[in-house]
Amino acid sequence: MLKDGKAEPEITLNYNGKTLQKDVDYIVEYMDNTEAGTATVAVMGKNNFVGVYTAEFEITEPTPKNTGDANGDGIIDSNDYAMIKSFAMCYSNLTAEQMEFADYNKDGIVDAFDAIAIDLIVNKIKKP
Ligand SMILES: [Ca+2]
Ligand SMILES: [Ca+2]
Repeated sequence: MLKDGKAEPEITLNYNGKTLQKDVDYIVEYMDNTEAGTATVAVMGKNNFVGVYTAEFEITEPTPKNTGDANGDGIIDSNDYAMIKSFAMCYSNLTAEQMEFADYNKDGIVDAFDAIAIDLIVNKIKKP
């Protein structure tokens, strides 16, 4: 996952049972870590430690967690359903971001099927 546009997974190094200190015993460099794909991390020894160790890690594209949450308030409820329904019936407009979250089945358009899908979720929550 990208944080602030780049991925920098924490690294902990141990030597003889002691946790080494970043920037004291070693320095860490990240490469190609601003986009989804394979990134590289290089650890270089410092002061008493020598050597370079590199490893690759995968950056995955963050998936929008709030799909279905058209108004972006963190929950999927009847308000989202109303928004999507209203848009599907051409009563109102949605922003590009809202459209992305409103397109529940990810077929590229926001229509009644998305509204129905949200309705099902909302009702499942209401009647467990
Ligand atoms: Ca919502
Ligand atoms: Ca859709």
